[in-house]
Amino acid sequence: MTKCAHVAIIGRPNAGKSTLLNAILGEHLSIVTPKPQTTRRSVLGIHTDNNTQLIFVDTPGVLRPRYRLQKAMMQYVQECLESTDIICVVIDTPKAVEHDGLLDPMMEGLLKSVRSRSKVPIILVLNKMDALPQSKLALPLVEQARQSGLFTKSVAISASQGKEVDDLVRVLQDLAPESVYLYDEDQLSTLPQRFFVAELIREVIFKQLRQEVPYATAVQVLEFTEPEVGPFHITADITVERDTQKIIMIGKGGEQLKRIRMEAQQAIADHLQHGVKLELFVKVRADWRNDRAQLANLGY
Ligand SMILES: Nc1nc2c(ncn2[C@@H]2O[C@H](COP(=O)(O)OP(=O)(O)OP(=O)(O)O)[C@@H](O)[C@H]2O)c(=O)[nH]1
Ligand SMILES: [Mg+2]
Repeated sequence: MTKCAHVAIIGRPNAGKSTLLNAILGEHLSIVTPKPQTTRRSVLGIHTDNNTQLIFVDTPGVLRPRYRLQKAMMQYVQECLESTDIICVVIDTPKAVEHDGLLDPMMEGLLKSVRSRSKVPIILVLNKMDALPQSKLALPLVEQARQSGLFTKSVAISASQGKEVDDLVRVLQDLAPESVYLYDEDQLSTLPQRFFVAELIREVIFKQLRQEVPYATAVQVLEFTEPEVGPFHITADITVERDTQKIIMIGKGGEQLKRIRMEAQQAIADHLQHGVKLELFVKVRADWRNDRAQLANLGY
C-alpha cells in the first residue's frame, strides 16, 4: 500500500522555507533570495519516493500584514494550514538563539490555534545549523519546543547545504497516512510554466535591486510562444508602484533593465532547458499592493 501526505512548510520570513523545498526536490522550484518576504503565494512541490508521495506547500513568511498584498499572503498560509496532514515549522536557528527565541507571538498564536482544532503532527525544523557556532546551542530551543507541547518532533538541518534533509524526509514519510498517490510519480508541481518564469524574473529583481523597489514589484508573463525552431519567445510586464521606481528599474540608458533581462533570460533558459528570448516592459500601477482588483489581476 502506498502512502501520501500534504506537508505545509511555514515559518517567519527568511527562515529558509523555499531553500528547504528546493533541497528536498533537488530542483530550483521556489525562488530564494537573502531578503525576507520573497515568497508571495503557495508553491506546490511533489516528492515521490519510498512508496510515499509527499505534497509540499511552501508558503510566504508569517508576518503582521500592512498591505493588502501581505493580507493575501497570510491567507495562503491559513488555507494551507487548514488542509494539510503534516506541518513543518522552519526556524532560523542562529537568529532564534541570538535574538528571537523559539516562536514569536504570531507564530505561537497560529500553531496554538491549529492545535486547538486538530491533532495534525507539527515538526520543528531547526534550520541553518551550519551557521550556528556549536550545535549544542540549539538544545534550549529543543527543550522549549518539548515543553510547549505543540511539536511532535524536532529535526536539525541545514537546507542550503542539504545536511540532514534526508532525515527530515524520512520522518515525514513515516508520518504519512496510507493512501493512493494524488499525482503522477514523476510530476514535480501543478503550477504552470508561466508562474515559474515570472518568479525567476522576480528573483533576479530581488537580487539586483535594493530597498523598497523589489517589494513594490510584480511580474506577469504576457506571452509565451514555443516556435518549432529557435528560442522560445517570452514577454513579461514588470509592474511597479511609482514613476521613481520605474526610473530605477530601467536605469541610465536602460542599463539596469538590460542587466535584469540578461540574468533572467539565462535563468529561464536553464530552467526550461531551451533557448529563450525575453522581452520586458515596465509599467506603473499606482498602489497596486493595496488594490484588490490590481492584486487579482496580478495573480495574488
Ligand atoms: N547559512 C544558511 N543559510 C540558509 C539556509 N537555508 C536558507 N538560507 C538562506 O536564507 C535566506 C532566505 O532563504 P529562503 O529560502 O528564501 O527563505 P524563506 O523562508 O523562503 O523566506 P520568505 O520566502 O521570504 O519567507 C537565503 O539567503 C538562503 O540562502 C541554511 O541552511 N544555512
Ligand atoms: Mg520563500
